[in-house]
Amino acid sequence: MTTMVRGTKFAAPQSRRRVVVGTLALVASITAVSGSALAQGQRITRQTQAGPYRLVLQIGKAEAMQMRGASGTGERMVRGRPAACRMGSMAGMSMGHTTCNHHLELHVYARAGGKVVDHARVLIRLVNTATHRITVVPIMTMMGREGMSDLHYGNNIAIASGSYRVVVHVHGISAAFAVRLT
Ligand SMILES: [Cu+2]
Repeated sequence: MTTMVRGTKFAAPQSRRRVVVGTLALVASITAVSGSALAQGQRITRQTQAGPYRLVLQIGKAEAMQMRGASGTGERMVRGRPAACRMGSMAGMSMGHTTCNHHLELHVYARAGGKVVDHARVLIRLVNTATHRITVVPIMTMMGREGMSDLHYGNNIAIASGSYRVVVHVHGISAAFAVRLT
């Protein structure tokens, strides 16, 4: 199952990121020591089990998303709330919106059998461990070109670098992940 969620959509961004190896090598060496966590540059993957669920949290760079049915290579929005931030060049056109700098997604699987859980009631917030500032993620259900196997909950977010506790609730069952965002 782990290999499934590490889908092909990350292949291109990773190879592009090798250009800035200097900075990323340092980040990788810091994050590599945190237990079973897998982190490559700005991409973070954490997983845990909570109640009847296996939860996989992934945080990478902000991603272009498109309406369901539209052609193109971006992730498709299935349902839910739009991001509070704007992508790159669009940010300047909409006053009051910050530029998205991360894409956060939570994959929810049934612990027994591993099936992807659709229509889950999900809440996600990030708590900055230094400032205690809370960022609530507006929940959008999305999927990459892989389709249902990639179905996940989350959104693009604009967030300052730092250490965070990512607190998630799935149908009232909670779990938390420690991450360091750069
Ligand atoms: Cu997504």
